[in-house]
Amino acid sequence: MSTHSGVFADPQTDPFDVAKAAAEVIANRTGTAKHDVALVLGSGWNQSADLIGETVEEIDNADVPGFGKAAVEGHSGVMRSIRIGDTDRRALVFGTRTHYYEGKGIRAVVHGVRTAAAAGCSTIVLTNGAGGLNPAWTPGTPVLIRDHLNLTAVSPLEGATFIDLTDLYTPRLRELAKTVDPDLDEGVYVQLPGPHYETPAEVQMVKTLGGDLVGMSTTLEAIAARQAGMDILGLSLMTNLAAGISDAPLSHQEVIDAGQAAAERCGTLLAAVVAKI
Ligand code: 8IG
Repeated sequence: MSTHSGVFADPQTDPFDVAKAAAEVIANRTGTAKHDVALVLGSGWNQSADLIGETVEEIDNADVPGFGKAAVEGHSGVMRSIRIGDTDRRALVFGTRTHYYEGKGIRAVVHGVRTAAAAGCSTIVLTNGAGGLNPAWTPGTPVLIRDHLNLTAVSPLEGATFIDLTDLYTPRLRELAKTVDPDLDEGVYVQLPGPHYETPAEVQMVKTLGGDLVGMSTTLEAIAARQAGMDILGLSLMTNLAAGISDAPLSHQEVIDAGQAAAERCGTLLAAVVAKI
């Protein structure tokens, strides 16, 4: 893993101070002291925020303390402030995230979440692209995250910070999503460090452990979001069957294609859910 660089490299830096500084820049640039709902757009979800409402402001990540450029093809290195429908509520939409596998450290991974909390958001919608273990799911199927297995062996919490993770993925928000899209299935999301995909043997291990979806994000962010007191909605877009579940080899192009194919269903879902939060 590469050495940590940037603002989080110095262990004396308080990550919550950086989040506060980032939130101040966002407040100034958007002319909005408080955002209400944050969204993190993962693989396949990039076009899904467009139906939420009018984009009031776009901010280059590079202009905001602690944020870097998008590391993944198909992700956008800008954050957007969106007016939710015709209300005066605002969504803060992150076009990309920092992944654990980038080697920038966990503080960088959860910086977006902490910034959203500092910007006033009480709810966060964490989306991702994931491999599916349930052969009944076809690529392009959105799945609600019911619970997770954090197999990264790390935590975003530092020190004696004991946080209850029962109902981490807020039941009320899952029910709300199902009122919008009654066909939504639920599953247990499993975060592995990546960036390689799993071997078929690892996928079988995950299945034995009770996992339904495999990915490289979200669980560390969810933990940090709960530490910040936020309600959490987790949504995976099943973009590919996990390795060995089907004969087909995995490719990132498949992920991008599934996202495009699912854009309408995901966009409609996100907009309707955010409107009701
Ligand atoms: I998109 O099959 C996407 N992300 N670990 N495995 C893991 N992450 C993923 C996968 C997958 N598909």
